[in-house]
Amino acid sequence: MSIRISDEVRQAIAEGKPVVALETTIVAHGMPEPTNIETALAVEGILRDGGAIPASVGLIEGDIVCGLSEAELDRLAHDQHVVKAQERDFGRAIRNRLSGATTVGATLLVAARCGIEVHVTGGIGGVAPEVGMNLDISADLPAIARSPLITIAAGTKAFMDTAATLEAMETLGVPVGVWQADEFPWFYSTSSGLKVEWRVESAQEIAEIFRAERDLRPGAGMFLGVPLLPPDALPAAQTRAAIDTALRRMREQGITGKAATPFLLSTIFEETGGASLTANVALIKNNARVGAQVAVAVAQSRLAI
Ligand code: PSU
Ligand code: MN
Repeated sequence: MSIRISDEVRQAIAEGKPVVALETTIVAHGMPEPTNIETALAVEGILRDGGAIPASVGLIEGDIVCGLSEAELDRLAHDQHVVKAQERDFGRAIRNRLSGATTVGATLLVAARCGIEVHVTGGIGGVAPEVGMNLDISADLPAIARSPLITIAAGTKAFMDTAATLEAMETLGVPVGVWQADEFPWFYSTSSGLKVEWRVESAQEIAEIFRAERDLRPGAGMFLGVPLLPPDALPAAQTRAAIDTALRRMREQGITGKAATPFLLSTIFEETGGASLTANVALIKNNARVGAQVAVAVAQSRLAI
C-alpha cells in the first residue's frame, strides 16, 4: 500500500518533530458546512501554535494522503461524493479512484504506517446502545487497540453506550486515561459519571508511559479522554434529554446503519437549539490543544531513548 505523505509531514517525521494525525470523517460527515472546514483549519492552526505539525488523513481520487493540503481538505468538506472510509474500504477506494474521509480506525492505520504517534479527533466510535440487538461495535475500538498511537478525544460519540465502550476497551487491552480528571468525559458534557483508574496529570506523564509500553507492547495503542469544561460544555441533563429524544425518533422512523449518525447529530442539534454544534467545535479545539502538548512530550521522550 502506498501513501502520499506531504513534504512537510515527511520532513517532520524524519526529523523526529511532533506530528499529530487528524481524521477527516468528522469534517466530511460529522459537521455541517461551513463549520466543518473552518473547524478543520482552526484545529490545524491550534496544533501549529502548540508546536506540532498537523497531518490530516484522507483519500483523494484513490490516493491515500497523509498531510492533506488546504485545497484537499476543502474538497473533502464540500464534495457530496466523498465516502466514509473505514479500514476495510481502502482496497475498493483505491481500485475505484474514490475520494474519501477516513474514520478514526482508518486514520490510525495510515498514521501507524507513517510512524506518527499521536492522533486527535472529536469523539471515537464506540459500542452502540442496545448492542445486544444490533452488534454495533465501532471498528475504531480494535483499531485503537492494535495501532501504536495515543488517540485523544472527548470520549466516544455522545449517543454511544459509554459504559459498554469502556468495557470493550478493557477487553481489547486499551489503557484509558483522562486528562486532569477522574471521570470519563461525555463528549458535549464534562463527565459521563464513569470513574476511570488513570488520571493523567501532564503530557510528560502520558508520554513516558507510552514510551515505557513500547518494548512490551510495540503494536498497542492508548486512549486519552479530554473533558470539555464549562462554559463550553453542555449540562449533562441537556445532553441526556437531547440524546434520548434523538434515539427515540430514530427507532420510530426505522433509521439504521450509516444513516444513523447524521440523523442523530441533526436531531441533537435541533433539540439543543444549536448548542451541540458549538460544543462539538469547542471540544475538538480543546482536544487539539492537549494533543499538541502530548505530541511535543512524545517527541521529546523519543529523543531520550
Ligand atoms: N464523532 C463525531 N462525528 C463523527 C465521528 C466521530 O462527533 O463523524 C466519526 C469518526 O470518524 C469515527 C467514526 O471514527 O465517526 C465512527 O464511525 P462508526 O460509529 O460508524 O464506527
Ligand atoms: Mn457503527
